[in-house]
Amino acid sequence: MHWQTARFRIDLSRPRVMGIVNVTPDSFSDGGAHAKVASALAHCERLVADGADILDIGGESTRPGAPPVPLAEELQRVLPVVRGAVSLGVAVSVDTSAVEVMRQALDLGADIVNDVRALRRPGALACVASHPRAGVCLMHMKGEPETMRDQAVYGDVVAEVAAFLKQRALEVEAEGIDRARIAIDPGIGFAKAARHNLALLARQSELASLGWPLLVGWSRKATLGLLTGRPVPERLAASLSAMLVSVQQGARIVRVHDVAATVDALTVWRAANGPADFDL
Ligand code: HH2
Repeated sequence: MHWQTARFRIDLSRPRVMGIVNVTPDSFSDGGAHAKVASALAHCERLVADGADILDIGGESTRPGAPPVPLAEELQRVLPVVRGAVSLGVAVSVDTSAVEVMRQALDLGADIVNDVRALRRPGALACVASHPRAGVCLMHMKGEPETMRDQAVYGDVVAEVAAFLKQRALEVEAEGIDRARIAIDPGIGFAKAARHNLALLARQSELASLGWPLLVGWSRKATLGLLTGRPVPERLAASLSAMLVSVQQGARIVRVHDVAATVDALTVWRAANGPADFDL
């Protein structure tokens, strides 16, 4: 299995690591530390050195209750970082729902559009479709970040998320985006209570078998805080544990803050799953 992106055809025969680069002053986990371009690019370089396969650059916080960011502000935050990141030798993803941000980032050489709204804003699907190869991650969410806490109501959450992702991926394919360009994501923490997130982890194989590579982000999320009683800076062990369970159940790309620790955990996982690759 591969993920076709603008410049890279990413081999998914082993799990791949998407490192998070938040260029937001109000991001829930790193509180604006990378708000300046220079420090964001230094962070990108660090993540690449740590083994990231993809850099995911985002300028709009999507934490529950976050207010929307004006377009001009998002462009100003994201584009200079994308411009620098495309020379680092790994795939660059832009975490946005704004069509103009997608368009300009792709023009600068970004490889992937990661949209928590699954290209549902007017013009988003056409924008990605008009690029010959750009990859796209389609994520499940109900409502908008400002209101999504009220939307965490499901019968069978896994069945509903699977149905949404399948339908959306087929719609996106019907607009001319080749299947090889698409990844799907259950959207851990987006319009979901802890029990929903945990059901999506326990039964994740139902999503992994839909036919598109599965991308999953558990890193530092609130459900891990509820489970362990730990604040955001102390959720590394919980994040790695959820990440490994997710990979064990078929996730092909993991979206994480702590790339070095994730790469180590995945190295151990791979050694257990294919010891012949390791000359020990
Ligand atoms: N989670 C966040 C943002 N973007 N994209 C995908 N595909 N999947 C996710 O699970 C996902 C995402 C939220 O996490 P984070 O980037 O750490 O925080 P913030 O929204 O404050 O930037």
